[in-house]
Amino acid sequence: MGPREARRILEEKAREKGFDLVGVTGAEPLAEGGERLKEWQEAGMAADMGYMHRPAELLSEPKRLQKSARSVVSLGVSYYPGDHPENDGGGGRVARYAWGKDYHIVIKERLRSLRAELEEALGVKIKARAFTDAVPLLERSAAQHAGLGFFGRNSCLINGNIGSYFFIADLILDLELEPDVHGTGTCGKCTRCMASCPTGAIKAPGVVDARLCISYLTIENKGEIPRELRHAVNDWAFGCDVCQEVCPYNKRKATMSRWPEFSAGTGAGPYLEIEEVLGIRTEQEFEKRFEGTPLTRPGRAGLLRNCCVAAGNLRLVDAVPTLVGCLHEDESPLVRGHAAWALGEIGDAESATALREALEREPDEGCLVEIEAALEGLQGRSDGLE
Ligand code: B12
Ligand code: SF4
Ligand code: SF4
Repeated sequence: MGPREARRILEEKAREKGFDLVGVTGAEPLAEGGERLKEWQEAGMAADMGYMHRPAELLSEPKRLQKSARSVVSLGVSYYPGDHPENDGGGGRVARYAWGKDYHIVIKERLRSLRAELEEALGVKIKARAFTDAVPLLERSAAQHAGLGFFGRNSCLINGNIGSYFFIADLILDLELEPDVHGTGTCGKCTRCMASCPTGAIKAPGVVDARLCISYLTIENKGEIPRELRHAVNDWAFGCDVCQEVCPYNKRKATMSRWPEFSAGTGAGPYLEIEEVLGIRTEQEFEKRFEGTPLTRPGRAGLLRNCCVAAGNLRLVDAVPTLVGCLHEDESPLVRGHAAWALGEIGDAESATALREALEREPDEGCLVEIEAALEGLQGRSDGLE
């Protein structure tokens, strides 16, 4: 069977499996993507994501992942679960891609069975690497080469028919398949994402500085959310969708995911109950609560840190007792420090008392700085009222 017929069968099988987009490219290096990655790394924009500091050649050459590679299959699956309802209940906002089950697990299962079905249909043994958002390959670049879409100014890959709310999944195969033409499209004169990014993280068209991106700050970041960025984080507790929400391609084209695993009812949904999350004290409790969803990624302390920031920004007076619990009892200095910040933002009498008490007994220097800054802020505000 020739590469063209094999490509046709791949498309048929992938669509049966529910993938919305299917494309193929050769296993040659992703030269332009590699160059852009190098510049991004050199500018420090990879922050402290260890896996993004690997040499650009490793991330841009499929053959480094599988020596016998002949084709890279790029698949797209819409995760769009709808839009956030109004945040009337004061919840911690979750980015759409994370409302349901953990996509790594869900997609990988389907990739495995797609590969098995392909072997059966083509009657050959196929050596394959199957992954999504896990192995260090420039997945957006490979997908653009495979015709899935074009790079938007927000750096997301946009497809003219379904927008950008889709995951990219890959199969690197030792099988020759007819390649697709590279994806094309344009943002035209639009710059909405660049103007709307709350932290100014989109430094140039297609270039996102992870150090400023709310998605990085609330998911990959292991340390504190810099004080000067906390207000801009607003109510986002996990990820950020702003630069996709404003995109006209999504406004017009986003189509609901056909995979039930990505719907709100199967996982964390659009909002976290902030007080509930702030009450989680042990790793076991955390794992049990979020197991099987993407929300385990930042770890317990990271997610509580995010919920503290959201609570402070939302001025959640009802959350004060739980925040006081975090400040006085949590074992993680990261959580205690951000709880102090949130109490300083809310600033009622109970918050002020709890902060003064904590000042007497807090052992961690970083937390003491947070508590002092929160108390100074409160003092400044009450002076202003006099
Ligand atoms: C590190 C990472 C992040 C980091 C850094 C993001 C970034 N923009 O670099 C952080 C944590 C911030 C992040 C956030 C998000 N991520 Co992310 N992330 C990745 C990861 C692991 C690597 C991305 C990367 O290589 N960055 C380095 C830069 C240099 O590369 P790049 O952004 O892909 O940019 C390319 C273009 O510039 C391109 N390029 C080449 N030629 C040209 C020409 C022109 C004109 C232009 C403009 C660009 C261009 O070359 C670059 C290299 O490929 C990929 C998975 C993977 N292995 O690829 C997922 C991935 C990019 N993330 C994904 C998602 C869903 C998100 C979020 C939407 C999640 C959320 N809601 O919070 C946000 C979106 C933020 C944004 N605007 O990018 C999806 C994107 C799917 C899509 N349709 O684009 C991916 C592909 C995961 C997946 N398998 O589905 N992410
Ligand atoms: S995900 Fe949010 S913070 Fe990151 S670039 Fe987009 S709008 Fe900016
Ligand atoms: S918002 Fe506008 S500039 Fe940004 S990615 Fe979408 S079309 Fe391009």
